[in-house]
Amino acid sequence: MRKIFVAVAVAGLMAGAAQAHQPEGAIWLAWQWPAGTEPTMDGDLSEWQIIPEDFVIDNNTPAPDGDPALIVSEGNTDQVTDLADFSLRFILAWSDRTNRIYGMVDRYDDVIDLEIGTDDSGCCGQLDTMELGLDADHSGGQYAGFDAEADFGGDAEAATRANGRQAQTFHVGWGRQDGKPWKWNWQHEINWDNDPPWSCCEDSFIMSGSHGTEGTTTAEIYLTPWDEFDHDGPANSVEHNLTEGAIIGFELAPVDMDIATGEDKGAKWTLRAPGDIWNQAGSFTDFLLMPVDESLVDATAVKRDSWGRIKASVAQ
Ligand SMILES: [Ca+2]
Ligand SMILES: [Ca+2]
Ligand SMILES: [Ca+2]
Repeated sequence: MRKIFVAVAVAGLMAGAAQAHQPEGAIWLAWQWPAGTEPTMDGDLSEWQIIPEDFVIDNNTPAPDGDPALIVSEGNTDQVTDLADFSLRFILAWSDRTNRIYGMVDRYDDVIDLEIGTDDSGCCGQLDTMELGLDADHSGGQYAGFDAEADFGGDAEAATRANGRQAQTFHVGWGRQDGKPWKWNWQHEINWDNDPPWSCCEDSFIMSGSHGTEGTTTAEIYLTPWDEFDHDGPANSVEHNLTEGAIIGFELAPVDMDIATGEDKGAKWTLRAPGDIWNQAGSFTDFLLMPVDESLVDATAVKRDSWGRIKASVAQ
């Protein structure tokens, strides 16, 4: 219930915000890793077990109106939560030391779909991915799909380079077999930030199953927050400095395709995102960058130490 408490507590601060982030009135919590306890990016989620349930978003996490926040926004929009079809546990986290946003994904799917189908009936990229978005300075506003004439006085190159500059969105597809990068920045195809130290990683997942079978995918990701993402590379880009107590905009949109054919359009689940989330950062979800939970610092360290020793003993 701490999620709802936080939403109420911070609502007064948000009154002046120009944009209504989704779900309206909800502010979720981003766990802060104590310096030096950031997770090993390998798909083994043991580091995340220390994090309280308040931080977990799953299929039944309620929005302020009491109904599940995670709904199908594109594709089979009449579809309701069915944990035998698709279930998700997700945690957002951050580190002041590394200045990175972290995510934990624990996903069950009755049909793992890693390939683009032969028909075009599916929505949302036509295979199992997650669309994520990051608006680190919480500015909201348009971040893609500009009109060269109306927005940039006819400068087509400026309009193109503005895609993903002040906020970013992309599809993450661990194990995908369609030839796209694991982190596909679909709005501009600029992928210089797909590897450490900017993002991680192509192999930071464990999948029990394969294309066409049921299975579980556990994965870990980190991302760099940008105030200015420049298509030419990091030298021209401006990193955002993550600050405790700040609110960031984040999009969580897992896609579940089940080797769709014909009428099955698949499902793009979002946290109540409206249709403009592809280019409007104001439709992202609010996450509060929490302070370190001092009551768990020792437990975090002990758990890490014990896991380290267990792994070491297994390796001997
Ligand atoms: Ca790990
Ligand atoms: Ca499914
Ligand atoms: Ca699927």
